[in-house]
Order: sequence, then structure tokens, then C-alpha cells
Amino acid sequence: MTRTALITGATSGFGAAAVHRFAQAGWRVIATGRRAERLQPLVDAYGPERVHAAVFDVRDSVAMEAALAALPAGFADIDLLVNNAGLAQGTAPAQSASLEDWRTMIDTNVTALVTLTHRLLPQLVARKGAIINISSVAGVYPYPGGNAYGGTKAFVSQFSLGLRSDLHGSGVRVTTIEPGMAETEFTVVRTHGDQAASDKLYTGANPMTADDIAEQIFWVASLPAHLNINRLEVMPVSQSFAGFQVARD
Ligand code: NDP
Ligand code: 8X3
Repeated sequence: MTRTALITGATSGFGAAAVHRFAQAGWRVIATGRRAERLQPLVDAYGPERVHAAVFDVRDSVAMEAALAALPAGFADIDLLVNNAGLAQGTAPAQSASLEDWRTMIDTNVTALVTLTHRLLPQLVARKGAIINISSVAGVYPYPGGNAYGGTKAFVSQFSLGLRSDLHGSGVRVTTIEPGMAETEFTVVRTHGDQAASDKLYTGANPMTADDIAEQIFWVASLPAHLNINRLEVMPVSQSFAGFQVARD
């Protein structure tokens, strides 16, 4: 039986790579994002019976609902929700961070994620489906400048565990994937368009790739139905932990 995945944030990075991974494996994929011109090539590559583009801003619940209501018949029964769309905005310490940046992260990483999850839960329960939420190591380990971004990802991880608890006995699987550093458009977005800063961060660091994370998403989704990966933390070998800091007089 052909299964259907809805993958948010499919115009770039992890989401785009995941669309390729699932479509190549024979899944039907609903690929979402704001940049329609990035989604159309995915439809062209696999055909409209395999990939459906749903263009909307995840923060716009009306547009989200319209896109879901307009799903073609072959894509209407969703077995897997991959909540991947998200972003960091800024690296400034909290005391000088932009409140607008914080609100953008909360609206996207938290409010939109719970809205879409709430909308799809009834059919995921009916179909004994699965949810894979993309969190981050930033939600587990604090670092300077991580402030609200880390807070949103901590929410994603804890919300996912709460879903696991509530969905007990339903057969629905819930997984949080918590990646470390991966080279995507993430840092260009975080720095409001500073490609040089992004290149500087990743050069020589052997970061993970979008394909690395897409493979983890696909692996989690492909496990036997009686197995649930609760959380999956994955980093490049080049990244690890630093110690506590102490301010002295
Ligand atoms: P990218 O910037 O490459 O991709 C982000 C995706 O999210 C894009 O497709 C973008 O689509 C979508 N998106 C962002 N805001 C919105 C919105 N308002 N409405 C609809 N879609 C939106 O980054 P990554 O692939 O790296 O990030 C994917 C996820 O992984 C994010 O949740 C991120 O926090 C997380 N993550 C990333 C890590 C990294 O190091 N790269 C590490 C850990 C977690 P569009 O702009 O076209 O709407
Ligand atoms: C992104 C990973 O380490 O840049 O979620 O915060 S990190």
C-alpha cells in the first residue's frame, strides 16, 4: 500500500532532501513551503501523482486549512506528518535580541507546529500513523545566543513526548529528531541573509548534510510498526560540548 507523508519546509534543507528520499522510496509526498518555485521542480521530478505541492505560510492557519482542504484525493489520507519547517532568527544575547525575531521563531517553530499537528491528529489516529518533529540540540543544550530558538526547540521535544503519552494505545508513533550542525540555508536565514557568515561557520567543520538528516527521518519512518524512536540526537563528529562558564569579579 502506498503511504502518504506531509513534509513541511520542503523548499530547502532537510525538508527538500526528505521529499526526495520518500518519493524515491515510493511514498506519496505533500511538500509544503512558501516558495512555490522551489516546490514545482519536486513535482516535475516525480510527477503529480507522487508529489503534491502545497504552498502556504505555516503561520497562516487559514491558508494552511485551505491547502489541506484542497488536497487531491490521492493525497488526502496522511500517514506521516514531518513537522520540519522552522527557523532561527538572530544570535544576539537575550538582552539585545530582537523581540520580532523571537516572535517569528515562536510563531513558526511552536504555534504553527501545534496547529498543524492538532489539525491532522484525528486522521493520524484513524490511520495509526506517525509524527516526526524536527527539534534541535539547541533545545537540549543551551548556548549563548540560543535563547528563544532553544526555547522553541525544547518545546518541540517536550510536546512530542507529551504526544507520545497522550497517544498511548493508539498505535500512533511520535519521534523527535534533534540534529546538531548541518549545512542548509539555516544560517543564512538566521543571520538575515549573511551568506559569508554561513560559509564561515561551516567551512572546515564537516557539518552534517541535509541528506544525512533526511536519511534519519526516512529510517525512523521505515521501522516496524511496533517500534518507536522517542528521540534521536545526531551531531557531526566535529561538534561536541563545551563546559559551564563562570563570571568572576
Ligand atoms: P532551511 O532554512 O534550509 O529550511 C527551512 C524550511 O522551513 C524551508 O523550506 C522554509 O520554507 C521553511 N519555513 C520556514 N518558515 C516558514 C513559514 N513561515 N512557512 C512555511 N515554511 C517555512 O533550514 P533546515 O533545513 O536546516 O531547517 C529545517 C528544520 O531543522 C528547522 O526546524 C530547523 O530549526 C531545524 N534544525 C536545523 C539544523 C541545522 O543545523 N541546519 C539543526 C537542528 C535543527 P520557505 O522559506 O520556502 O517557506
Ligand atoms: C540548529 C543547531 O547547533 O546551530 O538547530 O543550534 S544549532
